[in-house]
Amino acid sequence: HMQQYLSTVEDVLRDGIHKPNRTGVDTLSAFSAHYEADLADGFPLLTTKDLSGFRWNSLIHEFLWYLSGEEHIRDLREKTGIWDAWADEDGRLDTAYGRFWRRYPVPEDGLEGETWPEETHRWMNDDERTFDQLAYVLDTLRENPNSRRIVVNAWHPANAAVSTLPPCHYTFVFNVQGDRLNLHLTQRSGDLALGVPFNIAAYSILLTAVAQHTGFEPGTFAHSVVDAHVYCGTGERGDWYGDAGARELIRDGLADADSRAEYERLADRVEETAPPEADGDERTDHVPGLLRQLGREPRKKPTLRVADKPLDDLTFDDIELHGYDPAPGIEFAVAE
Ligand code: THF
Repeated sequence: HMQQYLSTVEDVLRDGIHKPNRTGVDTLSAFSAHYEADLADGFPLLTTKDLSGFRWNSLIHEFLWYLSGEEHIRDLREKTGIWDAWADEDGRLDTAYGRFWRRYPVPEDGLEGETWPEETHRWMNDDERTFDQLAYVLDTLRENPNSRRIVVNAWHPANAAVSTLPPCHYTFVFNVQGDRLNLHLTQRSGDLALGVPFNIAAYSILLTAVAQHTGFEPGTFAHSVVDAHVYCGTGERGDWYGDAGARELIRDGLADADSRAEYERLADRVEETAPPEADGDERTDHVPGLLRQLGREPRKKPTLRVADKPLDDLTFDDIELHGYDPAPGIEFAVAE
């Protein structure tokens, strides 16, 4: 139930530790958040803010880009700007998730001291140097569904050590229970306001599509976020959230708030008290927007329809959202 997303946000705002980081935008951060959504109850797209329209456009194109295996954003950036900040002028992105999903590098002669079983070649791409993890997942779910090794890994240590932005959501595992297919995603770092709602949606679409292809019911999406954080601003504004006074204002406000109006008042109070955002854009501080979001009641979940065609043939119009009735959108600026 995606109410759990809101309680994760609330936990981080209440108990998060103030942490500066590489982006220059400070965070309130907590260790190890976990929640689950049962897809049998509907598609867990957040309803407490509007993710339709241009946001849905970005989200679906990002998902299709993962599937494509491209290690550049030359096509993606024609559709959305959400990845532009991390690519070079030619659109190259040295950590592209899809590249590792679809073309995980394999040493030419196999691993030292080990012969590759002939079987492995089934999932090798034509280049004979990369492995298609998604093809392996689909075959294994059909042939050996009770396997506990249906893992996709987007983490490559030698890449991660030097990459501009190593993958945030870096591994996921499929797990079958009866006729239900579940997916567990592990993320090293999660931007609760912007990235996480996209990630919940993308992996729920993936789970739905893979279940459809392998004859299972879409089951539970489980999400573990190691560093779960809320961006809280730059300069004096960011620092202010580390002050005892600010922590207390938020903690007491959250303890008392039990209506939409009270969360709105708390957000107003924070905006009045906090120093101005140093970068001139108040949306860099995600705290007030998230406080307002906490006051909103989750609504009925929408449903998702994914066309019944091979994953590699899916296009934008093949992924349809039905019965979505969200609260208004909230503007947040992304930390680079
Ligand atoms: N860096 C940070 N700081 N946060 C992230 O969520 C994030 N990502 C990706 C890489 N680095 C990150 C990029 N993903 C938006 C959404 C996802 C992103 C980046 C930006 C975003 O701005 N969403 C707006 C809509 C913008 C639009 O559609 O043009 C929103 O309101 O949701 C996490 O994977």
